[in-house]
Formats: sequence, C-alpha cells, structure tokens
Amino acid sequence: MTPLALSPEVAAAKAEGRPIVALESTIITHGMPWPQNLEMAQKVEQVIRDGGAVPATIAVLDGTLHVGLTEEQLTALAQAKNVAKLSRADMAMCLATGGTGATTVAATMIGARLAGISVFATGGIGGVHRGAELTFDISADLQELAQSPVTVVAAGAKAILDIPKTLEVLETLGVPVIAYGQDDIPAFWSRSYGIPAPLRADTAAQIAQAQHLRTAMGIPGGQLVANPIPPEAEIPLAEMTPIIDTALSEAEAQGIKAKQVTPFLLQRIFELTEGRSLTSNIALVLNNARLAAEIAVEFTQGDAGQL
Ligand code: PSU
Ligand code: MN
Repeated sequence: MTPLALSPEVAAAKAEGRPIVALESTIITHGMPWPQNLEMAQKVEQVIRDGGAVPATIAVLDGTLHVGLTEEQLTALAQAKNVAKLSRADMAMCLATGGTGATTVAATMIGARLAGISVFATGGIGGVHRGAELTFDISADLQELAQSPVTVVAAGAKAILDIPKTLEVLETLGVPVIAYGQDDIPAFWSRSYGIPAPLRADTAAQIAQAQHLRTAMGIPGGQLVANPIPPEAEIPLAEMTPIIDTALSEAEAQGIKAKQVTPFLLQRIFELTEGRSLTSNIALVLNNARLAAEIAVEFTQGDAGQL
C-alpha cells in the first residue's frame, strides 16, 4: 500500500465531499528563493481557502507521501536544503528509501490522483526544452498530463521552454490545452506568446465539465488550463526574450543538465530582472490558485461532481 498521509484538513474535506485543490512543492524548494517561497506557499493556500476550497500541498517527507502539509511541515520544507526534485520516475524510490522530496507537476498529479483530487494549481508546467532535438530534454509533466485525470491550472508552459514544440507534444499525447478567457496561449510572465491556443474556455464550469466528460468517455489523462498572468503583473514578451536568451546561453556554457536546468534558469532570470520575475511568478501562481478553487467548487456541484 502507498504510504499516503492526508492532513486532518484534507481528510475532513474528503469525508464531507468539499472542494480540494492540490499544490506542488518543487516550486517551493527549487522554483523560488527563501523566504519568498514560504510567503508564496502560505498566500496560495489562503487564496484557495478564500475561494471556498481546501488546499493540499503535496510532498514526500521521510518516506511518506503527504497530501496537505501542516504549517510546521511547510515551513521546514521551504528552508530545507538538498531536497530531491521528484517526478514520476523517482517518486517510489524516494518512498522506499525513506527520503524527502518535493513534487514536480508530474509527481503532484500522481499524489492528487491517489487522493482523489481533480484539480491542481501551479505556476508553469515543464515542457519541451529549447534544443530538445539534440538533448531530448522533455519534461515528464507532459506524459503525466496524458495519464492522470487531473486538471492543471498554470500560466502556460514556462517561457524558458520551446512553447510551440511543447504544444505539438501535448497535441500528440491528446492533452487538451485550454486558454482561459482569451484566444492566445499565455507565456508565463507574459500574457500572450502571439499564437492561438488549441482551445479556449471562459468559465470554470466548462473546464470542470470537460474533465468530467473526458473521464466518463474513458479517455485517460487530464487537462492543461493556461491562465494568463494578470495585466498589472506581466512582463511583456519583448522584454523577457533577451533575458531568457542570456540565461539559456549561460546554462549551456556552464554545462547545466537534466533536472538542474529549470531551477538554474529561474534563478538566473530572477537575478537578471532584479527580482521582477519572482514578483510576477508569485502573482500568476495566486491567480491560478483562484481559478483552480473555482474549478474545484464546480467539480463538487452538478454533473462534474459525480466524477
Ligand atoms: N512552475 C513554477 N516554478 C517551478 C516549476 C513550475 O512556477 O519551479 C517546477 C514544476 O515542479 C515543474 C518543474 O514540474 O518545474 C519542471 O521541471 P523539469 O523541466 O525539470 O521537468
Ligand atoms: Mn528535463
């Protein structure tokens, strides 16, 4: 049996059929610096509560898969050093060896599925890295979206990635990419990448219903909801592009590989924008949490609630 531990708050919400939103922990340990990471994690949980849902931050702590963390657990994780970054490939090994690890989008989706949670909020998903035709670096997040029935609310794929190739792979895998409230695909720190998204939804109810129907039709997998960053927090694409290019060439020059690539790029972009990228990143995560809470409420009402 999976060593799965629900927090008292999550266990109570499940027992009463109340809406729950899953949250990842890699964004806390590898995506943002201390102490902004903890502030972000706490604010995100609050936004979900204000939206009428219960937050469930997921992480592996000492060999147990936790769904919902206490204040103490969250604080300790935000300050911990050398925490593993877990994806589908290494989650079970971390549990087997009694280890501690933060969950990426892929691993968080697995935790959410095991706990029966249908919606998850994050910043940006992993995807096809630029130059993937040589490195083969494609995030396991994409495969997971094709397998686990969880709707992931993100601000698109991180703009450090190759966004058109990421959309192509998602299409091949049969993953719906749904822009929320606009036609264009968002680009994480920027509201638009300048190309249309494959799908568009304008209400949380449509999104919950689509996930419900997908599962009812026997189509495995989840959905990616691409929610544009609020206008006041965005950094226009033209401003981000040279900064992203600088960070990418530094990563290449320093031989940064595999799991280190995303955290390295996010940290360098934070430095190059003098903290602005982090302010934007926090704003978009909170915005995604608001929408995810609305979707979670829809899942517990009407047809979508019968999942
Ligand atoms: N979103 C953010 N910051 C992050 C991540 C997402 O705003 O740090 C993390 C997620 O956990 C995602 C991971 O799954 O980056 C992707 O890593 P990789 O490219 O190595 O698959
Ligand atoms: Mn990778």
